[in-house]
Amino acid sequence: MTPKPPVDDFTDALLHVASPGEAAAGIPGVLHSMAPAIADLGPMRTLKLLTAMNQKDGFDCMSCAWPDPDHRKKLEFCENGAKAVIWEATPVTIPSTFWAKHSVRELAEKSEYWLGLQGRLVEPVYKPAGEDHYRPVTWDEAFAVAAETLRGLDSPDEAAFYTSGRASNEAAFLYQLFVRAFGTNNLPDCSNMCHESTGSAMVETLGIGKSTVAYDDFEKAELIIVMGQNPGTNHPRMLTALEDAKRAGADIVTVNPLPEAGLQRYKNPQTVRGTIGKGTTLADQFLQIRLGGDMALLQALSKRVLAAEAAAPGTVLDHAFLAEHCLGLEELTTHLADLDEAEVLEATGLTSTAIDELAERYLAADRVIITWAMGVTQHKKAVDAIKEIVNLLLLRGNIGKPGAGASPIRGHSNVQGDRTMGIWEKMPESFLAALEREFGFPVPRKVGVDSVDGIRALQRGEIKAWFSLGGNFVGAISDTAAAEAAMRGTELTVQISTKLNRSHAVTGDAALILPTLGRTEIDLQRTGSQFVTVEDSVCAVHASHGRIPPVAPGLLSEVAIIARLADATLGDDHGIDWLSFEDDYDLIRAHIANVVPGCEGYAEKVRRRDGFVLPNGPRDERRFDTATGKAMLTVNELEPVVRPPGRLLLQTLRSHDQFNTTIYSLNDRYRGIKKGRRVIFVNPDDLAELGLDDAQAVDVFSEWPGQPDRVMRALRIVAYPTARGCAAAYFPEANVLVPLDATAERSNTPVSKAIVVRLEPAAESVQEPIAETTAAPRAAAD
Ligand SMILES: Nc1nc2c(c(=O)[nH]1)N[C@H]1C(S)=C(S)[C@@H](COP(=O)(O)OP(=O)(O)OC[C@H]3O[C@@H](n4cnc5c(=O)[nH]c(N)nc54)[C@H](O)[C@@H]3O)O[C@H]1N2
Ligand SMILES: Nc1nc2c(c(=O)[nH]1)N[C@H]1C(S)=C(S)[C@@H](COP(=O)(O)OP(=O)(O)OC[C@H]3O[C@@H](n4cnc5c(=O)[nH]c(N)nc54)[C@H](O)[C@@H]3O)O[C@H]1N2
Ligand SMILES: [Mo]
Repeated sequence: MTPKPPVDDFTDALLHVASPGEAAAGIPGVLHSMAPAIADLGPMRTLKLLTAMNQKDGFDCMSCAWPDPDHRKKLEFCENGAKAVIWEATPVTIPSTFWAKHSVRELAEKSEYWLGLQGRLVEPVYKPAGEDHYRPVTWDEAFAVAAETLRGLDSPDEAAFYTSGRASNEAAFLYQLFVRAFGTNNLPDCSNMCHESTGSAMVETLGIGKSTVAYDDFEKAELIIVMGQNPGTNHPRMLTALEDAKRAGADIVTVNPLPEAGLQRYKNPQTVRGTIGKGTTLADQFLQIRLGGDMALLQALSKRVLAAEAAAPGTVLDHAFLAEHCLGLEELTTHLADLDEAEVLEATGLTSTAIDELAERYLAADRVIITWAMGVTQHKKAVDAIKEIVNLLLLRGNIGKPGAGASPIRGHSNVQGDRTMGIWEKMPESFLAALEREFGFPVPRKVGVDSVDGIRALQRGEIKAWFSLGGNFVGAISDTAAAEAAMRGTELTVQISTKLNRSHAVTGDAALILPTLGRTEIDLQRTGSQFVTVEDSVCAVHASHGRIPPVAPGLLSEVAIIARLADATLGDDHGIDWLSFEDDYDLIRAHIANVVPGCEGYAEKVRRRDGFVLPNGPRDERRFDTATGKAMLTVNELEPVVRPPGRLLLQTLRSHDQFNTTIYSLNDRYRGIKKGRRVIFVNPDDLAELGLDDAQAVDVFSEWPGQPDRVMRALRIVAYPTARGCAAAYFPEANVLVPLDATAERSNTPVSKAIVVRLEPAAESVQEPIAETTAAPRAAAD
C-alpha cells in the first residue's frame, strides 16, 4: 500500500471556489488531479497503457461510449479516459487484513472517494448473515454460497441480476443466458437510469433504440445541435469530432441550462494549435434553457418549420421522404397549431428571438444531427421530448441520409452492447424465441423488474438475492435512504467488482464480493489469451485486448465468474457446458452469432481490424421497423415542469473528476470547484430573490406530495450562471434528494434533472466542515 492523501482530502474542509473555467483542455489536467495514482502506477506502465488505448490491437477505453475514428491517432484517448485507466490499473491492492480491520458498518461511513482509493479487490470475500465483517474465502466456497441461496428460493423471480454498462458483450451474453436459464427476466441495468427514455421514444417512432448516425456523419453535418449534454467532461473526444465538423463548415448549437466549458471554447490537446492557442469556439449559439424546457423548445421549432412551409408551400418540408416513409404529419401540424408561444417562453426561459434564430439555422441546413444525453433523458417527460427530437428531424428528412440523424450519446463504454446481447428486463419476443431455439430450454416470458421496480420489489420483500455484474447500484439509484434500507432487507447480495464502492458496504444479511479482471488486463485462459468485444454509441462492434498483467494472481475474468456461478447453480440441468465458455470465448461468440440479430459470423467479423458495424434500418436504408412499418411523427402533450414559488429546480450532474459514482478527485476544474463536492450552484438573481448569499451554507429539502421532505444538509452555495430558477448539485451525493416515485413516464427512469427543492440556511446544529472561500479568478484549463 502506498501513502494516502491527508485525511482532509476526503472531506470538504478545504473547499475552494473560483470563477468557472471557459475552455476544456487535455492531458496535463490528469497529472494534476491524479498525481497519487500516477505515482503508484509508474510512468512506463502509464505510457504503455495510454498508448494501447482505443488502438486497433489495444483495449477499448472504459470511460465512455464515444466511437473511434477510422484514422486513429497515436494517442486516441482523452483526459478522462486516462483517469479511468489509471484508476483501474493501479497496482494498489486491498490486503487480506483489511477485512478484519474494517467492519461493514465502518465502510458504510466512508465516502466513495475513500473506498475507491483503497485499491483493487483481489480475493473473494464473504460476510455471513448476522456478522459485520467480510472475510476471505476460496472461489469454490463463494460460488457454493451463491448457488445454495439461488437454489433455495421459492421462485427464480426472487432473485435480481443487475448489470452496469462496462461488462463486455461476451460477459453480458453469458450472464443473461444464465439468468434466463435460471428462470427469470429480472435483469435491471444502469441503462434504466440512463438512456431508457431514448430507447422507449426511438423504438416507437423509428423502430430502433440506437443512434441513426455513423462516426463520419459528424463531419458531413451542416448543423449539430447538442442538447442536454456536457461533452467536455463526459465525452471529451466528441469535442474533436465537433471541431472537425466546425472546420468543415458546420454550425454548432448547444442547449443547456449551464454554459459548459468545452462547448464554449475547446483546446484540442492533440494539436499544437489546441495546446498553445486560444482554441476553437465551438458553439455558434447557446440557448440557456430552463431544466425540462427542451420539449417546449422542440415543439416551438417544429411549429416554425411548419409555418415556413405554409408560407412557401413545397419548399421547406422533405415531401418525398414524408410521403414515402412517415405517418402522422397532419395530426402533428394540427396539434402544433395550438402551441402557445407564451407557454413555450415560460417553460424554456428563452426569448422568441433566440428560438427564431435556431429555427433559421435549422431551415438553412440540409443535414442536421441532434445529439443528447442525460439532460434530456432524466425528466418526467423525457420520452415525449425525445419523440419531439424525432419529429423535428423527420420534417426535413434528417434521418437516414449522410450528415444527418438522431444521435443519443451513450454513457458507459458498452451499455449499448449489453442491451444488444440481451441485458434487458423486457427483451423482445424475437430475441427470447431465438434464445430458446438455440439452447432448447423454456425461456421465461414474464417481464422482469427494472432498476426502480427492483427497489420496490426489495421493499416488499419479494427479492431475496441481488446480484450485480459491476456498477454500484445503491450509489447510482435514486432515493438513497429508501434504496439502502431496501437493500439491507434482502438475504444475500453479490457484487462482481474491480474496486470497492458503497454497494459493498450496504449489503443484504449475507454478502459476497467477487473480484474481477479489468479491461486493461491480460485474460489468460486454458486455450490461450482471450479478448472481448464491445459496441460503441454508433453501433460499431470491435475487439478489446487486455495489455497488462493482472494486478494479482487468482483474479477471475467476468466470463469465468459467470460460467462458474452458472455451473454451481444449474450444473448440467440445461444441457449447457458452462465451464467450456471460460476456456474459450469463441464458444460464446458462436452462440451470439446464432441468437443476436446482425451478428452472423461474429467471431470472424470482430477479428477484422476495424470490427464491424451492426445493421441499422433507419441509417442504412430508411427502413423503420415500427408497428406501422413507417417512421412516426407523434403528437405529444406539453406539460411544463412546475416550479412552486420560492422553490428551485435541482439537477444532479457529474463533476469533471468523477465517473458516475467513482470519484477521482474532489475537484471540478471547469466549474471552478476545488477540494470539495458539497456545493449547490444557483443563479445570483435567484439568490437575491430568495434572500440567500453566495458561499452561505444551506440545507436542501426536496418536496414530494404526501411524503416527508428529503434533506441534504450543509451545502455551500456557489453563485453561478445557470438558467434562472434552476440549481445543480453533484450526483451521487444528491441522490438522497431524488424521490423513488419521481420517474419518467413510460421509461421509469429516475427524474434526476428536475427535482423541486427548497433552500434554507443550514441548521446550526449541523457540523459539516465547510471552509470560507476566496473567489479568486483562475486559469481556465490546465
Ligand atoms: N468523465 C466521465 N465520463 C462519463 C461519465 C462520467 O461520470 N464521467 N458518465 C458516463 C455516463 S454513464 C453517461 S450517461 C454520460 C453522461 O453524460 P452527460 O449527460 O453529459 O452527463 P451529466 O453530468 O449528467 O450532464 C448533463 C448535462 O445536461 C445538462 N442539462 C441538465 N438538465 C437539462 C435540461 O433539462 N435540458 C438541457 N438542454 N440540458 C440539461 C446539464 O447542465 C449538463 O450539461 O457520460 C458518460 N461519460
Ligand atoms: N442523481 C443521479 N443519479 C444517477 C445519474 C445522474 O445523472 N444523477 N446517472 C445515472 C446513470 S446515467 C448511470 S449509467 C448510473 C451508473 O450506475 P452504475 O453503472 O451502477 O455505477 P458506476 O459508478 O458506473 O459503477 C462503478 C463501479 O463499477 C465497478 N467496475 C468498474 N469497472 C468494472 C469492470 O470492468 N468490471 C466489473 N465487474 N466492475 C467494474 C467498480 O467496482 C466501480 O466502483 O447512475 C445513474 N444515477
Ligand atoms: Mo449513463
